[in-house]
Amino acid sequence: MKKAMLAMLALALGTVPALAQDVTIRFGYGLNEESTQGEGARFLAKEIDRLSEGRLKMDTFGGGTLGPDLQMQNALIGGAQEMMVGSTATLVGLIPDFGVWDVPFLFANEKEADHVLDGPAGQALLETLDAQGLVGLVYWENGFRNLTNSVRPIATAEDLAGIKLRVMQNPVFLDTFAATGASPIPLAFSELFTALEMRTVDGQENPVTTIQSSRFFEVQKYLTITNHVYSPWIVLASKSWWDGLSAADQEVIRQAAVASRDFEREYSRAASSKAVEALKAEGMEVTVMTPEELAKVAAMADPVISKVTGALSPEVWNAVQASLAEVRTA
Ligand code: TK8
Repeated sequence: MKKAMLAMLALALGTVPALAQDVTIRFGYGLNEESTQGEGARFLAKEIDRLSEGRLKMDTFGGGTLGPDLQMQNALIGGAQEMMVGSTATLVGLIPDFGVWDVPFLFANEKEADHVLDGPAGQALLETLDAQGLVGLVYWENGFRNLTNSVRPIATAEDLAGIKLRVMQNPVFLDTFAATGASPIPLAFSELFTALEMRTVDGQENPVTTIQSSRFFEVQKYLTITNHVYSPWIVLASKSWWDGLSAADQEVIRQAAVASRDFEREYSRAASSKAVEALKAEGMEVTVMTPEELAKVAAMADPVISKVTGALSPEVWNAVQASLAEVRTA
């Protein structure tokens, strides 16, 4: 009754009062709705609804409909969009230290990734986003990246030579693949399927879950399991929007984000374990790169790795190393 009167008053005055019920969050992501990102996004929306008892409403927009990662990051900074999930790799333009997650072969398995990302090293990096107009909430799993192409099976380090390979808009990826003799081409994810289809590029690298959900098997014949780097995703909020929320609402979103992180990682791992067989069934030819060949790739990338790690803030690199040492001896 009271609300109805308020609404009528607002109408009469030509203003709309900022009732708590009015908070709608636009949450964007780049992969399609069938992806692990889509699953995570729907989970997060439900959790926010549940924990806020309907006060906060989150609408999810998949398939890059709100723009590719870089564009959404800027929309968040400018306050034109509230939340997103995307790669940490495209944050390096804002905060070079985020490049630490792009160092090839940094994590050997998911356990190491979880430990470092959720521990002090990963959390300290999230906090550096504040000064750039973003709030870093949690890391989701994108996953260990593998290689696909339409030219030939890639089994050895030498096989990479001359392959036009789409990479993320990130200097570490660009330099690493250039060092292997491939021809890396940076491109937004939203343009990737068409680029592969039109053969503007020969190949790309992404986790098997993404290769499956994005239907790259329709335009790529060869899959090589390399696990050359673990990519996290990061759930972000617009700082200018966030600062206007009540402490209670911020807490709801934080809690929901943590729950979504655990859900999404579990979902992603289950999906990942089935993806290679599914991709074979779709007609992809799968090659597993041997540890010897991977060591050769790592050796080719070594000068890049040294350059990248040398350019990081020492406290960031040391914190990551300390956290890795912890989990490796645990
Ligand atoms: C989706 C991207 C994607 C990433 C890429 O927006 O660009 O290759 O792996 O997950 O963030």
